[in-house]
Amino acid sequence: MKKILVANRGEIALRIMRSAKEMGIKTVAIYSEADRNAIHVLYADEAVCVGPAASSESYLRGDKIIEAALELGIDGIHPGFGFLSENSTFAKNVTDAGITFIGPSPHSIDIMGSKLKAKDAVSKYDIPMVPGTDKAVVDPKKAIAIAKGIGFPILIKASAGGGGKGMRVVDKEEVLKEQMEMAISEAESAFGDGSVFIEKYITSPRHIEIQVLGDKHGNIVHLFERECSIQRRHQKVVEEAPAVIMTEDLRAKMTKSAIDVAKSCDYVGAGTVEFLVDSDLNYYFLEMNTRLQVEHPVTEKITGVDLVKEQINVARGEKLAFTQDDLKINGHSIEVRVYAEDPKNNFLPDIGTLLTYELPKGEGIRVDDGFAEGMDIPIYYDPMIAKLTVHADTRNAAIRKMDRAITDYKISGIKTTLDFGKFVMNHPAFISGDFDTQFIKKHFDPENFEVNENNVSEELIANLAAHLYAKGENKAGSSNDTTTPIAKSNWRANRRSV
Ligand code: MV4
Repeated sequence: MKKILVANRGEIALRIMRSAKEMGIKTVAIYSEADRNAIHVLYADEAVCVGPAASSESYLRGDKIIEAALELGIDGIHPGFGFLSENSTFAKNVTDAGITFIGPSPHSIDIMGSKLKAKDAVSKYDIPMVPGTDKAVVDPKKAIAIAKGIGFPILIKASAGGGGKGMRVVDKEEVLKEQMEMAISEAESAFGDGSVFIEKYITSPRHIEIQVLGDKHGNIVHLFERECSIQRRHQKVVEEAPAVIMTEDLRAKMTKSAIDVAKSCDYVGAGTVEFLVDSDLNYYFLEMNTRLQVEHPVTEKITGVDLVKEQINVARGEKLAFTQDDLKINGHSIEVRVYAEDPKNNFLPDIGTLLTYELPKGEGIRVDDGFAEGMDIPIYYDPMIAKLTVHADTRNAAIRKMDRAITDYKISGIKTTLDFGKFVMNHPAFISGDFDTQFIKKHFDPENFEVNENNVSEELIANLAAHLYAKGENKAGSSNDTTTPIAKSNWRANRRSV
């Protein structure tokens, strides 16, 4: 493989290109008209504009992307995550065009893209499943009988759904019919597939997933677990590896199940098998994501494996460079996602310009980002600006390092989830490991959430500096910095909201 096209943007496009460059592979970026000056475009050896700003007219235009790839003599396409990464038609069209799709087969994507097909595929293995139906339910009368058999509360899920879309918790018989009808019509309009099924509702589960990697020679290994329970609107914000609650016994069982799930669809490449874990440490298979995930850095940190390099190696037919026995957990890693969102305002996306953008430094700190100071965050795409990942010998050391790294990560001009990450690092429930998917609901009070200095705008700093100066309060010696009137680095506004 001499030249690959990365069918994505932002931090993940850059992350993929870095590994490709280290492997001596030339890189091609695609971009929309809104991303002309984006860093991933500048970083690539070549770049092609594939259309206007809207994703549907650019990053989702598989036909244009393949056309560009053919023109530029590309031999591999890496889809990243989101966009076309789990589109089996795209994977097939890439392959049919004589280009290697750096990812699993259309067959694997297709099976795992449907929860009912996935349930069917894994049924020949002994994998714990949430009690429920393995076929679509259409008749509300039958649904009531099924629900009574399982016991309320139950959960109605869309087969084609994902990320919580089309899910409905039902806690009594009286509302089941109407909830089911709403779930069906929601699934119909969101996915063009109104199939829904019923499961027992597991209250307050943890979300733990297993990273797997398969090659084209039938080898499949796991790279341990990631704990991803801290989520809002079914989107993760803080992830870590390994999981606090994991025992050797549970890990042995869950990783075996994950490998079985991968086997059930002849999986090749990097994939993730998601599980729910209840308070008694029972675990249940949820779904398989047939792509590289946002939170893959925590796995890379604890295993030392570059997952993108392995994806490329197995895509070009090489055997995995290691066996299961070669893989060991080294230390602890935590990731905080930096979204351009306001935690105080229901995590709603915030738009604006990165007036200040300074990265934390030091041993064990990794930043995956796609922006620089002065750049605008485009409104057209996912509001994730960066991922901050730390690695240390122990979980406590990783928590302290993350707390320090967040303090040193200076962003102004836009609200971000960095301070929420700091809140998590200092929360007793997180520190003790006693948390689940309800963490935000149980412990986060936006009213009393205070933004610290990271998010204070340049304007406010300037106004305050001028104010202090005028009052003569900033005499030399009153601050650690004697060279400038007021240094951003030692200026504190921890208790101030902006
Ligand atoms: C569940 C569940 C409880 N019981 N299934 C949410 C997203 C989708 N991937 C599956 N999800 C859930 N499925 C049963 N039978 C609870 C959730 C769930 C959840 C799962 C993982 C992470 C965060 C979550 C937040 C709320 C609900």
